[in-house]
Amino acid sequence: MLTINRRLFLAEAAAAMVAAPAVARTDRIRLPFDNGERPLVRMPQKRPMIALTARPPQLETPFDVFNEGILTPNDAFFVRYHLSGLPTEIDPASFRLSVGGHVQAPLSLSLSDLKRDFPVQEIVAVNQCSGNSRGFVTPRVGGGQLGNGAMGNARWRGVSLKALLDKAGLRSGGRQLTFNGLDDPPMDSVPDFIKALDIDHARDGDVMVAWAMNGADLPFLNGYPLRLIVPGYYGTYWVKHLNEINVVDTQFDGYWMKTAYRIPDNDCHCVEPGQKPDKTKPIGRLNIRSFITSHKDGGKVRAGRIAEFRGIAFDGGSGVAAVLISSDGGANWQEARLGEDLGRYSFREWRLGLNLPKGRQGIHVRAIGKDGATQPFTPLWQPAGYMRNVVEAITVEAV
Ligand SMILES: Nc1nc2c(c(=O)[nH]1)N[C@H]1C(S)=C(S)[C@@H](COP(=O)(O)O)O[C@H]1N2
Ligand SMILES: [Mo]
Repeated sequence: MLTINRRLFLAEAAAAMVAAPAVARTDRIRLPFDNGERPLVRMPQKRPMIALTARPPQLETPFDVFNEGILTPNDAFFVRYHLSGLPTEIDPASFRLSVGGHVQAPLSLSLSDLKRDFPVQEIVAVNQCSGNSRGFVTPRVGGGQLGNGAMGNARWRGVSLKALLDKAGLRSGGRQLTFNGLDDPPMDSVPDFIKALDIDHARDGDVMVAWAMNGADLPFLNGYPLRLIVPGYYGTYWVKHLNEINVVDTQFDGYWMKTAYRIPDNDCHCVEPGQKPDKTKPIGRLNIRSFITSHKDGGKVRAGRIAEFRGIAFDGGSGVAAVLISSDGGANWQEARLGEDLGRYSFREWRLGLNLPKGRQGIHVRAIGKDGATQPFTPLWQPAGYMRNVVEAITVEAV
């Protein structure tokens, strides 16, 4: 009974996604950069989300959501796809995940095998698109002009990839693992979306194959029934609808590793605006970021009494050591109080009460990682517009 409902639901969801999404003309939002007007759309299992493209669905989380709590609700979690050939029906009973290639014993696992035969683990981790915040980049760069909503933090439940690889048994000479999902290119000229990780990374115990987020099955658009979780790494590696893992004995050179998702191979991962890097490498860990979520740019507070500010901070897995706030445009800094620690890959909440004098005040937020890394005051630039992590600021008016 459950299975039938589930299948019907998924078929319906898929059908709805192939059709044009419902857009109420009046529901629009303006992201604060040129051509930032976006429709708010409703897609299956999602509340109204900021639409970047309809086919494939690309949805951004309205920024207010990040003030609701440090776990991003499933129905507000952003969605990013490259290929318009989404799976149209996934039957959880016949679905199989294969683990093959350079292994001793290839595996073909059903969802119940996965849930029964391996230790279940949970990790709270941020999934952030490499191009999050690209719309703010100047000079402008090509690619999805995203605001700050192509990120989210969830508690992922599944099994470690290490456990699967231990069961399959690696043959000597393996170098990388490749990950493929059920979505397909709309035509042969578009390369299938396949990502790769080095074997040591894949076996670190934190990389997971997950079936649930925040206590519920993955929403269809976030990768039902299984996705890869690569804590600390950009979302591009978090392959959705994951059904095929292969161990290869070469450096995988598919389009999405060799050509796309590459960053300048230098310390800042940046170049002079308008320049091209001489050397690139695949994008890797998230850099450190922080945001104010409690107040909007241009918002008002009462002067001469304490207003509580709060927000979030995160990095690529060293953990947030401190969050500093300036209420005088960056001259002086105060340390915020950090909230509950849900692990080194999670959003960390910060709070600070500020007593602001009358007038317009610039509030800056800057995080420092346990590894000593911090955010730059001047944005770093690179041709793909990845990894934006400039110190964020808002202006509030104290009245
Ligand atoms: N199968 C599949 N997995 C994918 C992608 C994709 O296009 N196809 N896009 C990746 C990228 S670039 C990002 S940022 C994340 C986004 O995850 P989400 O859609 O669950 O937010 O999914 C990744 N996994
Ligand atoms: Mo992405």
